[in-house]
Amino acid sequence: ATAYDLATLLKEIKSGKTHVKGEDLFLSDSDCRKIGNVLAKNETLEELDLAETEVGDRGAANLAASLRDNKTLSILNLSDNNCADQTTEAFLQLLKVNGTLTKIQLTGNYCDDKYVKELNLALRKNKTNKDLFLLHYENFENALKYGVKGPWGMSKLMIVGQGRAGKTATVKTLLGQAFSPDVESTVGISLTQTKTTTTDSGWGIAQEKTKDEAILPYMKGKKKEVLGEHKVDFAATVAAKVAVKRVETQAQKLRNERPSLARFVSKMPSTKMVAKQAKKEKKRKEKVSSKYNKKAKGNRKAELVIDDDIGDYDSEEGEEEGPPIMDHDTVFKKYNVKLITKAQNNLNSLAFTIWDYGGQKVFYTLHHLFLTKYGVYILVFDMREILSDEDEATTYLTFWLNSIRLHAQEAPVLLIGTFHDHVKSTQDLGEIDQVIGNLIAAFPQVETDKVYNRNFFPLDNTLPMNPKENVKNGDAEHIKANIERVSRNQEHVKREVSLRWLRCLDLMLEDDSKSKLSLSEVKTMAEKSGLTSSDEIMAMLHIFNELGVITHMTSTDALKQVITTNPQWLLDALSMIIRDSTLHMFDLNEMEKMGLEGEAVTLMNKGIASRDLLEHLWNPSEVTFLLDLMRRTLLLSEWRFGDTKQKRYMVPSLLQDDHHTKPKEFKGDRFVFDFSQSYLPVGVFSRLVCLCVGYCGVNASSKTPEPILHKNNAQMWLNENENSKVTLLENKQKVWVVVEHSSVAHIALSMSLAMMSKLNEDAMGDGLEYATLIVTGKKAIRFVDAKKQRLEPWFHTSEGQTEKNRNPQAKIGVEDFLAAF
Ligand SMILES: Nc1nc2c(ncn2[C@@H]2O[C@H](COP(=O)(O)OP(=O)(O)OP(=O)(O)O)[C@@H](O)[C@H]2O)c(=O)[nH]1
Ligand SMILES: [Mg+2]
Repeated sequence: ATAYDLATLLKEIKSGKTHVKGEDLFLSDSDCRKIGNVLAKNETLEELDLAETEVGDRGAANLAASLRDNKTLSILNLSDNNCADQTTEAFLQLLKVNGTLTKIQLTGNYCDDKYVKELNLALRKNKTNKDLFLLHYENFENALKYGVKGPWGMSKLMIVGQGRAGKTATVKTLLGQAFSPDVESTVGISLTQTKTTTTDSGWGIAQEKTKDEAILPYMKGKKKEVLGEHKVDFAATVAAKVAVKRVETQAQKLRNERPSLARFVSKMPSTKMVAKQAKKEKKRKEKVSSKYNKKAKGNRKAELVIDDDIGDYDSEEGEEEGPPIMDHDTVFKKYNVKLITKAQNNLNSLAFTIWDYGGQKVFYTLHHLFLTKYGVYILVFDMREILSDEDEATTYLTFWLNSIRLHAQEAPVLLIGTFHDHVKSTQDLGEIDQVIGNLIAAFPQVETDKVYNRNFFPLDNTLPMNPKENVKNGDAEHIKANIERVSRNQEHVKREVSLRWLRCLDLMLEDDSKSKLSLSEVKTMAEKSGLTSSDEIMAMLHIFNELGVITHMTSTDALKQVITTNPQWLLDALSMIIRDSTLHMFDLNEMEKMGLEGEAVTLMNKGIASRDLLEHLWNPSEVTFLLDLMRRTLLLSEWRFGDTKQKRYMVPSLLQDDHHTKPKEFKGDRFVFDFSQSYLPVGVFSRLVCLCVGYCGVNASSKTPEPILHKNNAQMWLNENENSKVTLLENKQKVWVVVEHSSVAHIALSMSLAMMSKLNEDAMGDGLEYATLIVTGKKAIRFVDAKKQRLEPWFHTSEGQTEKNRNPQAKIGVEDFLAAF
């Protein structure tokens, strides 16, 4: 981009461009300061051309100062300006801390040659560092120190949809595994780690046995190969990848340029020719780059490395050999051969963590914990269901699309229609396509099939496959190609990750015996990896959580303290409690032996778990943590009613539906949280019940009636008084709150409002959209208007009355309850 005035120049730099050139500009010192301010924060610009812009000494010194923290700018052209010694001095100072600049052009200025030469030497050192760090394993620590980045190349596939829609079968098909007609229904969420490359035959599971798989962070328990003193780990693999890539690009260029010299790849080619070739190469690559952006970037970087023309005054330095660019063999020797081969095979590899969600409704309340914005969502449906019961099928699909949108608005979604073996006719497929088309109109994040011009991807999971004989499932291959296409375009896959982060990740995953770490343990590991800034550590954890390699919840301070390094462990623990007992039974014989049969039945039927039962289902040493996690994610609350000899807990998502009482049978004053303009996500009502029951429990005495709870309605008492009953109801995208006696209207209102906003914040990422309406007679009026009017009985008219006056028995108020949460 070329800019002809300062404002445009600043805009161009800020816009994320990599190369910016200022032309016909007159840059005063203060202009340079403005440019400096922008550069200091910039993370994209790699080359800035300010030749012939009248930059003076002070301006250049300003620019130099601004580059102290800049990690991207590699070439700065200040040719034909008014710089003198202050400039060279400023840049010499800068180069003590800046490891990124490799070229500063100062031809046509007033600088002393002596200093320019010194400057070039310093620049060369930068280049040397960048070049060599990876080629010497002992310099691995240096790579960490210089904050070098490598390709992340990992993504997350989230497989969601109705129970028995064929999700697990789809995962198996994508992995090239044979179809089996009786797959077990998935409990909770099951994680699989895969590896895939665009070049080889397809996706495979990263298994413990296959030694040559890329080493993936999930592969806990896997024996790590030892290389010298360092373990082969994720960071080292990525480092090797970067090294291989560089060497390969360089070798390729040399081969292109001078076929006869191919054997002498370690010799430097002439700068000019390389530059010319590089330009050509770059042009070609840029054509393909929309698809393989990362690759093109790699080449461009290599071009900088190869260009030995670091300054305009170094012509006589030609004799002094720069750092030799190592050929393939040398790299091989420096690294362990295995590691290099591995890195080579995986240059373009894309690894997925597949999250196969159990389709049973009961698991839905867990979803918000794990539906994160990075990754690709695969929404699986049984095509036969669209044909047999369109309304129901589309309701389910809409539910899922809404959930994904709430939690991962940017993530691409692919719809896969299973049972292609049953639904074959063009007419049926066309009909389904139309239904899906109408459905996804409101969800731009859905990726359609551009090749077959369809809104979804049909899949026959039963097709026999044999990778050895190259018998493939055509549907599946097409789907995989599309998943790869959308993944590779995702920012987080393309993004290069600091080796320090990867190093830290390795350390975090090193101890297989642990499933979780404390924040302070992670901080120590981060320090060992060269990370000191607390902000950066939190950012790293956030991204790793989003990427699904660890779990780190941050909605409350207590949750922040724990990092789950083995998410499957957490998922399994949670689904020990939250499960559909009709489908996924507890082993009641086992329970009987332990004398826990009755308690297991109470959990399944009433959603109430005793501490003893939890200690049996979970590892006793994990009970405290898991209880705390469930409490803070509003999946469970303490049950302080009735017999209080043993600690008990209520899990509202396990409650049974009430088929007997119709919503209108609950009589009294009412108000409503109306979600009908958006939608009411699963888990909102149960969490509201969780919080309200928890609050009533705190104020309960032995005389307080026990709450009567169902999945769709909950009756609870604020205190010992029979009249203090509050009923919560879920019905058709609305949550109703009903009080039989108006004396508790005020407290019921303030309790529900506070709890709703708490759960929105803690569990729903503040994404809920609803209207609060108060019903008077046959009309509903907006909360704000009711408040203005001090509408009885919801608002007090006289100033002096407080919550406590009205409810003398209430020991603590809503605010106190939440503050202690
Ligand atoms: N004929 C045929 N059967 C399929 C196909 N896909 C899945 N099935 C069968 O449908 C049943 C359900 O498949 P699963 O993969 O277990 O379904 P799921 O969505 O993982 O189910 P949950 O884990 O309970 O949510 C199994 O018996 C599969 O063998 C298909 O394309 N054709
Ligand atoms: Mg399944």
